[in-house]
Amino acid sequence: MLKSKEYTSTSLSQLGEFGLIDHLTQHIKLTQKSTIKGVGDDAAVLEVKDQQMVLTTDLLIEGVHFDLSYMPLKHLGYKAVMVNLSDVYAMNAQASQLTISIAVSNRFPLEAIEELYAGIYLAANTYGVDVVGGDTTSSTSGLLLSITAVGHAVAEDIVYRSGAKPTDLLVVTGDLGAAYMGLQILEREKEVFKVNPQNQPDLDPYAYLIERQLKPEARKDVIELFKKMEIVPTSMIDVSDGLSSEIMHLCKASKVGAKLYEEKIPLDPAMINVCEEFKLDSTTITLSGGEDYELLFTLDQKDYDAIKGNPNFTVIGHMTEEKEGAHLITRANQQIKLEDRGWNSF
Ligand code: TPS
Repeated sequence: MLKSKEYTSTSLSQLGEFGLIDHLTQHIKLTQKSTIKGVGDDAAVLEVKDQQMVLTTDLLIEGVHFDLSYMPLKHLGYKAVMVNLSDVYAMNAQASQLTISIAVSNRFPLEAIEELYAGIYLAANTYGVDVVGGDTTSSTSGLLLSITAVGHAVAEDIVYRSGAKPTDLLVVTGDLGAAYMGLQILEREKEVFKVNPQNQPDLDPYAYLIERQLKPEARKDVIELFKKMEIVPTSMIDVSDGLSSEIMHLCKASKVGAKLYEEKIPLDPAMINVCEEFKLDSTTITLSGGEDYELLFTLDQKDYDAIKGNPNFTVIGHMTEEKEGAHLITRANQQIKLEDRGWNSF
C-alpha cells in the first residue's frame, strides 16, 4: 500500500488563512500579458481584448461553512452564489457568468440536489447572471460546493484594494454583525428556520438576523449606484470575514493607516438586542463576525457630497498615513489598535 509522505509539521492554525495564502502565492510570477494584477484582491483581473474580465472562486464545505441541520439547501445554493457575486461587485465590476461544481455523497437524494440548484438558479436569475458550466462528482465527506464567477468592467472602473489615500473617507454599506448574530441564534436552535417569504422581519425579533445569515444579498445595487452617481471608490473589499480584517487588508494593500470610529459603525436594532441577550459586545461582533457581504470602500473627500444623506452608506472613519497604523476609536475616545481577528478558516 502507498504510504503518505511524512511532513515536518508547521501548523496551519499558526499560519492562519491569510498567512497560508501569502505562503502559497509568494513565488507566483505572472507570465501572461492578459493578467493585470496578481493574487490579493477579491477577484483576479484579466484583459480580454479591450475589456477587463474579473474572475473569482469560492469553496463551501459542509461542517466548515454551513450546517445542513438549519441551513435549507435552497438557501445554501442562493448564498453560495451571493458569496461569489459579492467578490465581483467588490471589484466594481458587473457579474455575468457562473460555473457550479459540486461533490455530493449518496446520502443526498435527487430532490435534495434539485433544491440546492433551485436556490442557485433563483440567485442567478435575480442577479442577471448565466450558469455556463461546472462539474459534478461524488464525495465521501458530505457536500462540497465550489462556484466560480466571471464579471467585467472597463479598466477605469475596476477598484482594487490598493488605491486608498491617507485622507480618504472609509465608508461601509448596509449594517454589520447581523449575519453573525443570526448564526448564533441558528446554532442555538439547531432547527430549520424558514426565512419569511413575505419579507416582514418585524413579525419575529430574530427574522432579520436569520435572513442575513441564510439569505444574504450581494450589493449589485451599490455598484449600479456608483455608476449613476459617477463615482469610483479609491479602494474596495467585501465584508466576508469581519470589519477588522477587511480594514487591515485595505491598509496593507494601500500602504495607509485607518481610524475607525466605534460610534459610527452601523448596527440594526435587532442585532443590538440579540447581542445583549447573548452578552456579546456588538462592536466586537462587527469587527470579527463576518458574512455581512456588505461593501467597505474608501472615497476621495471630494466625492462626499454624492453619498451624503444616502441611507445605503455610512462613513465610519478615514484613512491616515501608514505609520499611524489602523485603530478603533471607542465611544470613550480610547484608541485601540485594530487586529486581524476576523473569521479564519484555520
Ligand atoms: C456551520 N462562516 C462561514 S464562511 C465565513 C464565516 C464567518 C466567512 C468567509 O469564509 N460555521 C457554520 N456556518 C457558518 N456560517 C460559519 C461557520 C461562519 P471563507 O474565508 O472561507 O471564504
